[in-house]
Amino acid sequence: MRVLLLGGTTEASRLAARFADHGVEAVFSYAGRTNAPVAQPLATRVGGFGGVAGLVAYLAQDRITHVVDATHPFAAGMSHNAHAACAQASLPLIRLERPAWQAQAGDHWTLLPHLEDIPAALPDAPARVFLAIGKQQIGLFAAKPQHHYLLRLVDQPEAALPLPDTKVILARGPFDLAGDIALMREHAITHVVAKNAGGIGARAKLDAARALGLPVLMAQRPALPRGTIARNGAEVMTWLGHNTDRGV
Ligand code: 3Y8
Ligand code: NAP
Repeated sequence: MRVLLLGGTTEASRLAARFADHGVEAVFSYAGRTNAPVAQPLATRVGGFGGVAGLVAYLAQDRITHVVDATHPFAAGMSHNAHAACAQASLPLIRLERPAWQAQAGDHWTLLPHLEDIPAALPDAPARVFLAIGKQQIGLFAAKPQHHYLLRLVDQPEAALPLPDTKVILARGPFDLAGDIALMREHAITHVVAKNAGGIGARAKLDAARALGLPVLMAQRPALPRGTIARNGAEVMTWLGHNTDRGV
């Protein structure tokens, strides 16, 4: 057995530790989106595969027998490619999926189908927006330049930002409630923008918004291919145990 673990999330890192503890032969894969990703206790590769064809070739070259997709729910391109490549290579694939966040009493959430729908949902009057969606899609908000944007990024942006009024803070989660309440108070935030990532690593800003009585504009997840789903690391281990008839 030789597992490809598509990572980049808290759950992927926890699964990597479980694989290492149980002696599961696996390769951890990052896209290379950040300058210095967290080290993993597994052999690690960084960078794209080169689309579906590149992934099919990699799976053969590296003698992969199983693929675990533990990427972020918004990493839809990777999930679609993994599904197509494993179908072509006739390899077993499972996706480790964390539940979407659900609003609870005291939350003031506006749910939008896509991130692209959020700028139009912001007020016209100048506001102070915590844009907690990373770096890749900041450009969408150039449509509303009148707001002050607090940007939490993993790495210092190389290029100039497409927004005139920003404050950048560099931080790699997981984040905590006290820290996010203090951050949002310090910057007098009036609106929070988030993706429905689920999980624990990015949830603090939502609890902070509730505590401060702030509205949250939240993008729903993109559609992902149907297939075998694990809700936690234990279910992945069970799946691997039931699929040991390959590559042993
Ligand atoms: C490169 C690996 C671990 C994984 C930690 C999780 C938690 C902290 C919260 C906010 C939201 C955001 C962002 C976020 C979180 C975890 C997890 C998660 C959100 C690292 C990592 C990589 C990335 C890529 C990065 C994206 C960006 C998104 C920042 C490492 C730290 C906003 C998603 O600068 C960039 O280009 C950043 C790009 C994709 C979304 C975007 O579109 O900009 N994640 N994040 C992975 C790779 O190369 O394959 O550097 O160590 C991983 C983590 N980020 O091991 O503990 O599991 O969700 N990541 C979102 O949820 O909206 C921050 O600020 O409140
Ligand atoms: P994406 O849009 O779904 O994928 C775009 C391309 O990036 C893929 O086609 C693939 O390139 C490459 N790629 C993505 N994930 C990869 C991985 N784990 N290993 C190797 N190549 C990968 O991806 P994304 O949304 O930019 O996310 C990139 C990484 O950041 C993923 O690891 C994801 O888990 C993590 N992340 C993303 C978010 C988010 O909000 N999107 C949040 C937290 C963490 P090729 O086509 O060349 O193979």
